[in-house]
Amino acid sequence: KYSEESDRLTRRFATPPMRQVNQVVAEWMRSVGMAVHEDNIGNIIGRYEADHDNARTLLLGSHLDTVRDAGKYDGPLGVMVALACVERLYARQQRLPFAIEVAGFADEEGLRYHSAYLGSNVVAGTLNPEILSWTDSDGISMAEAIRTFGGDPDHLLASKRRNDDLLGYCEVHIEQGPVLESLNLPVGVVSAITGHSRIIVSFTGMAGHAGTVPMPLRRDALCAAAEFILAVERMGRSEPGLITTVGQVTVEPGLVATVGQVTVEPGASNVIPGKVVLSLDVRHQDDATRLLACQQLQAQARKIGTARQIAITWQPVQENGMVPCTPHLIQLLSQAIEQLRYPIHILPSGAGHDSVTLVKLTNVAMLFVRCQNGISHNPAEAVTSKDVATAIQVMEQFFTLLAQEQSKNAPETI
Ligand code: HGY
Ligand code: MN
Ligand code: MN
Repeated sequence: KYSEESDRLTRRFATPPMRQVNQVVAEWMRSVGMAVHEDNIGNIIGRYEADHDNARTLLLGSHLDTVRDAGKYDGPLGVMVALACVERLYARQQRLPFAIEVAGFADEEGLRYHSAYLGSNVVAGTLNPEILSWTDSDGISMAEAIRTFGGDPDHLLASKRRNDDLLGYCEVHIEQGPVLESLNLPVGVVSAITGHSRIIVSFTGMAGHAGTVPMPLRRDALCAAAEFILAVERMGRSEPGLITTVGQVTVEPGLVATVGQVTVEPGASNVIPGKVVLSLDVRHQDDATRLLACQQLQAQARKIGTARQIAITWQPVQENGMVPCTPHLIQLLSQAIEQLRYPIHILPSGAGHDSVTLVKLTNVAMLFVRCQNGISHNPAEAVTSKDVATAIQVMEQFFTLLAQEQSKNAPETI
């Protein structure tokens, strides 16, 4: 219900609904014995102490921001499962041989400023300060938005988390794909997170009167963009990935290329569009394939521009290479699933997650939860409480395995 829009769920970075959500989550954290603080970019972080001082820390959590017209589970599910695990420990008055921190990240989707992972980049200490001057669609700079939210854009590095005490980061997230449902599995373990390029492309032609400029004399920016958008779709279809049905369905999305946002200027029905700006999202398991596809699309845009006398700009916004999850944590999560008598399925993530930044700070792992028809970034996103309960049980089993490791490795008590 915490949304910028009355008729759908949209919760962008550093907006009032994010303030409401941070307040509610902070209360829930405090109610289960956690110390809570908000860092300089607006991440809300709770800490549940260990059974002894100077213990290591397991970092859990996910993001609390959303895309536009979002589903309820992409992001918040990971924070809620982590809080549920702490709540159950607290109810049993149980402490583990390691502390648990739960992070509700301030921005993973990048909806407001196009640059994703702002929250986890601050925790990892890897946020590029140059982007603080970027402005949103209302002309508000990121630095100003952070200040208005109550953060401190001039001291983001002070919110970098030390990593010498970290056991790793483990995120629970809906799969946002059809594989677990097709295999009739409640949970799966992520092997790797696909590489991802975010680019802004602009087409500048000549605005003109829709009634007087003959068609051959036009430099219509929207027609050029439309030709490019279909070229993007053709490129994506050139390597659709493997959908094998031998024995079991495994979906390895090959190349995916998407134009999700388009702005048309001046945007009047009787004016030939003079300028179009669009977003380009290209992903692939293999980084070289992804980068080649981006190069080919840039060449295509230039060719269209030359043929139509349209000026093109090509601005890479963000590059994330493929991120393999940490084998040891994959093994522990798999063992936890096995001990609960579920089959283990290890699968790649076509979606990006905060692990792609936190891997620069510590070990990372992800537990996927089945979601209905694989739908996500859509209000129809759905999970079953039974599958969420299974995810909580797997995480508790995972804690037990980590605890056993901790006590095995603990320095001999005298
Ligand atoms: O775009 C993504 O993959 C993620 O939802 N930010
Ligand atoms: Mn997400
Ligand atoms: Mn998402």
